[in-house]
Amino acid sequence: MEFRYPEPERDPSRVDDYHGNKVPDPYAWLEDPNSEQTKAFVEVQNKLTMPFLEKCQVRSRLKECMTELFDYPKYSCPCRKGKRYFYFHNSGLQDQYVLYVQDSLHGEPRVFLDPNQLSEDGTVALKMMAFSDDNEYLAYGLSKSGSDWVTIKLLKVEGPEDLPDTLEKVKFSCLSWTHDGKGVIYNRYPEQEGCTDGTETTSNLHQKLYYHVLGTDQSQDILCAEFLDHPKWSGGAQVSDDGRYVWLSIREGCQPKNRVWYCDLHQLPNGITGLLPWVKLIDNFDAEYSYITNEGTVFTFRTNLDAPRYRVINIDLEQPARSQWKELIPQHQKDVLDWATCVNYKYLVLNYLKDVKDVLQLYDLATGDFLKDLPLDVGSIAGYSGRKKNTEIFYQFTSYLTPGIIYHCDLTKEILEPKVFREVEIKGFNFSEYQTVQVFYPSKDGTKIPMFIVHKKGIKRDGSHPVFLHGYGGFNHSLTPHYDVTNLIFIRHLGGVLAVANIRGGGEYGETWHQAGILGNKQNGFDDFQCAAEYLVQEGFTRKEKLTIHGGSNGGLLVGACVNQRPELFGCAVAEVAVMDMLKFHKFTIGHAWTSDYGCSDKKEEFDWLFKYSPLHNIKVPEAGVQYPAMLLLTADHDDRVVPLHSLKYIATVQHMVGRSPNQKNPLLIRIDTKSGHGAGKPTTKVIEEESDIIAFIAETLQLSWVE
Ligand code: X97
Repeated sequence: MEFRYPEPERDPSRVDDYHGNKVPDPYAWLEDPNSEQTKAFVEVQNKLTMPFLEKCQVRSRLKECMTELFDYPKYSCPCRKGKRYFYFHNSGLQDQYVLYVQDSLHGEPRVFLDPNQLSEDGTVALKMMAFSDDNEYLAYGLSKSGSDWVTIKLLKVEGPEDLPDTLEKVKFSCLSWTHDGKGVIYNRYPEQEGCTDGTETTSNLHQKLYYHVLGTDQSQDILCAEFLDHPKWSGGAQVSDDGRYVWLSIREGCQPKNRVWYCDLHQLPNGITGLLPWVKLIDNFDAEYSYITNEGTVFTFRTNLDAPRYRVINIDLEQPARSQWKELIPQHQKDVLDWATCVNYKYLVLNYLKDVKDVLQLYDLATGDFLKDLPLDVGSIAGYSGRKKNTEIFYQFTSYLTPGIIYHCDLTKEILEPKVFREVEIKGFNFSEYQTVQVFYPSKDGTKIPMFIVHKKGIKRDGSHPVFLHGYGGFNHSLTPHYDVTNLIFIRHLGGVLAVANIRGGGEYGETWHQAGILGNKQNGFDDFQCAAEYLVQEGFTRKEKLTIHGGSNGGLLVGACVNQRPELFGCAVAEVAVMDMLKFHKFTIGHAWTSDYGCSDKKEEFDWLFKYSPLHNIKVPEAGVQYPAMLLLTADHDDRVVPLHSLKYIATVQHMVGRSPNQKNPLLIRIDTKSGHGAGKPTTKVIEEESDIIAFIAETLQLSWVE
């Protein structure tokens, strides 16, 4: 099939000068989401893409199968709050998880809060929540249509009874009650011009910290912290476990580093009435410190200070000098301390990442001594509950072939023995026919990169299988094994192989691994991904024409960059909510926060890094005999994390430059959803439609046939 792509206006007058380099930006007009021209562009692109997707042979079968396999009951870990337990449950195909309450662990569950009732189409999602210390009140945040904007509401738990309190302009916020139950601390942004519904591209700057007193109007909220000289700073606060201190963690962007300030509430006889008198305990961005708990003035933090794989330290507020800080649990030789929390007053639960697999352990809070392993199969911890005042923990295990097992461990018992609390069963899927292996393949510079490969047992290594290769590679984020219906369908019904490459830039081996794939080293992650593809071909899993690369967000950037660099290496490429314009990303919404991973085109040296790989700026017609892989981009009108203009400008450019070349037979398409955002809180209905479309596109363009 040959495509005739739309030919939208190119504005030759739009040229930017970066340190003497003139860079044309002919589709800059697509940066205005409200212009008639942009709306028309979106419509014409969808009119090209949707009929193509609808005509894909396997689409309806896929959607049917996906609906069937999605339809299993899903549960979160129960969480004890005073005398009650709360947990999330989705009966199968509900758009949003429902919050249930029980009076005892095996008592009758009642619906407590059902976001499905808050919109016709399931596009209102519960994004955050916090119970007051006595569990009488709940503060919770809702978002609409996938936007990062949140509205905080309050309710009385008994009943439950809605309260009139409503807090707007909230985004990337903390949510913490003072222990007197009088109010919550949260973050909000100043009023801005134009709309605030997630369709705008306005930069998010000057976030502030406020205290809202229960029963008052938001206009009365008390300003607790602001950073007038530092518009990009974001300060999230947390009330300490004992209720005495407010902890302020100040971050600039996404780097794993923060300042730590605190306020002793005992010093405020009248409570919070204005800007808090902050004590600047750590007033630089040298390292990251996350509060675990405190015993009096001795505070326990997880930190990467002099420890790229993290360790646990104690800081006594009465002896705050750095030389007085004490190490409680040293850095592990190889494994990364992913998170740590205190439970039953005396224990620390530590989660380590060991070659991309989770390990869960119990330690003694007072001495730092190792106490016990909480054994896990090969996979990840997908959920955990158990705080300082709880005497029990719950944790949920998942992996590529295990939807979820929730374990319960009573910490008051003499012998600590986790028991299976709940195990999800999937009817009609025989997991024993499939297997997961982990390989360590060499990258371009010889670095060994871990990769999970999931497929049917006993497949031939004859290069015949379609491979779905997924990656992310940024922001210290690790891709650990998890259950995914779409992947399983690709494996079972399209004879496919799933490969997940844990490329550099992620957090798989701590801050060193992260640093090795960001800023001036960003190309390492791209090389790692391309080498994964080559490995899968060499090892006989697939051949280039049957290989799909896939990534979302920063992983969409990865896909975009790899397609430009090695168009012949892939048959298909799917980039969801991708960052494509590396010269301008910092100008829109929260984009400025990513300069910690990417750098910024305002600086000459960093412009040079970015200009070399920016997907939008490195599109070229490949040499004779080579074409771009079939490409599907996905974005949505309420994505205010990575604004749609990245994907819109990219598709306009690739269609103009590559799509008109007679060599280019593979389609270059974009799917733009409405009432959808970056991904969090997406209703099940939309997830199924979108994933069916993605797999249908792959099957159609790689000519895969359905196997029952
Ligand atoms: C973000 O863009 C999240 C934006 C909001 N945000 C910060 N700092 C974070 C945060 O600017 O949530 C933070 C997030 C991840 C790691 C470290 C800090 C923060 C601020 C205050 C308190 C706690 C956290 N993210 C990236 C994203 O969505 C990656 C993950 C979060 N991207 C889209 C990156 C490129 C494409």
